[in-house]
Amino acid sequence: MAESDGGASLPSVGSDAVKRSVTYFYEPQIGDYYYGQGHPMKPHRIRMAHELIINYSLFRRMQINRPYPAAVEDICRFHSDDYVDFLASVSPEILSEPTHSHYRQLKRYNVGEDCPVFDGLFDFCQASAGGSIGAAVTLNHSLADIAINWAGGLHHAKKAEASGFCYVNDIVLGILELLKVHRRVLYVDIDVHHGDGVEEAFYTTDRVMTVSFHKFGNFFPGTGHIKDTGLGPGKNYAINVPLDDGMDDVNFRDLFRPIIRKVMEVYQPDAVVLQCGADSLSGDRLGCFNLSVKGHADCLRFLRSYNVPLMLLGGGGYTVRSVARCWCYETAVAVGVELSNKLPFNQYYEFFGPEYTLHVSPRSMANLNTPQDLELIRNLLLEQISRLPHAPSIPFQTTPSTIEVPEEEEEDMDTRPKRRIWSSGEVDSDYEDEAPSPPNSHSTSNISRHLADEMEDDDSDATPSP
Ligand code: YEM
Ligand code: CA
Ligand code: ZN
Repeated sequence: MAESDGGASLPSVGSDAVKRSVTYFYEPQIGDYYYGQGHPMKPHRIRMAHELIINYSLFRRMQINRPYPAAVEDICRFHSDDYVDFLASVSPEILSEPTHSHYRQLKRYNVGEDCPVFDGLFDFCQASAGGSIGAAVTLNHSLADIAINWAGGLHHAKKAEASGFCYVNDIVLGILELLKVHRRVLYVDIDVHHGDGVEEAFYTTDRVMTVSFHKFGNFFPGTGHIKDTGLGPGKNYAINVPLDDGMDDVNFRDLFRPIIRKVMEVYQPDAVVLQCGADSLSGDRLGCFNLSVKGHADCLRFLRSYNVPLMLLGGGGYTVRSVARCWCYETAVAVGVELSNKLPFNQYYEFFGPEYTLHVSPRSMANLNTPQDLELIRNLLLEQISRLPHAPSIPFQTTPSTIEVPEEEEEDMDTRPKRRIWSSGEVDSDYEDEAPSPPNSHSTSNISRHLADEMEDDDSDATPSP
């Protein structure tokens, strides 16, 4: 029977019915950040997902936290000091009269069209990274089984360079935090793009295994060949699943499940991070796969069934109504409830027409992945995984001290002052030797601007006229 939450959600049946405690990180200002006119990345999609999550009453089934902004020192655990200084100091005003030195810096840090300087850029990075670090801290303290940060998953950011709409790699920062407590972390990336920033950061270590499913061939960022498998102690701990246009639910599941099953059996991770980039969904503005929300969420269902501490992050996703549907549904899968297909009324209801349902059918689209290609990919990768030693033993010294989780009083989400809690700025000395060393004023909320932008940018994502 449905609990008294308006009938919107029903407890799940079957193996998914096993409950998991879930913590969810959400920054109320996240939807106000704006990359600029016509830019495909719209942080507003995270607020739309949140609206659905709240109106489906999922807030009753999980702990909701506002992330503390990641401090400069936290971000510098992966990124170079000079790059972080630049991100923290640059602004559209400063660039309104650019000097020769500004031009040099923009070029050096790859800041420009894909990765523009917008109002509140560093605050946005701090909120995104703060959510993922907070999620890791929560899992490290066993305060939840699953920790969610839909504002995270920005997998293209490099140590000293922005890339692919990403500036700070919250995933690398979250994994570094998890490694304080967990011997082995598995990173799985189902965004349509290659998870290049995360792969590169952990390419030479066996403490993090990275697995990315992505479109490969004439597609950003161009990396992620099946033969790229890691280096040195990290050899075979990077897995790349290169795919072609039109990947559908059945084909995706028939690759995902056997590969991840084998990884779980052989690698036996102590924690898992799933990057849930929603640009692998059918009809994405930049993507070219043909997954339904249920097909996408099957990856989460499968990983959740292992009951290993799990971090769920966002990522790409450029058709905002699909992103909101997907991350709302995946939040429900995380907590273990089924949602009614009829969308509850919410602030952005008109975005979801003409269906006004949670699930919509994928488009009719040719699948260019042949059964022969898929079988070859599956066999090559299963072979790669079999070459790994079972559960590589990592010398584990005394438990390193973890960041303290402060006791909190209830506070007003909108008036709470910003403060950082989790880093003293020092890497724990016991831990430092073990940690893999990686190579090498908000804009005001303006819904009408977002709506106008939606209509202008993409007909297929347009808001209907009243
Ligand atoms: O392909 C590239 C880079 C830019 N080229 C020199 C190679 N970037 C990708 C990054 C995808 C990250 C998920 C890219 N950019 N794909 C689409 C875009 C894109 C960027 C825009 C920036 C400002 C775009 O595609 C429609 N429209 C944009 C509009 C405004
Ligand atoms: Ca991917
Ligand atoms: Zn992507």
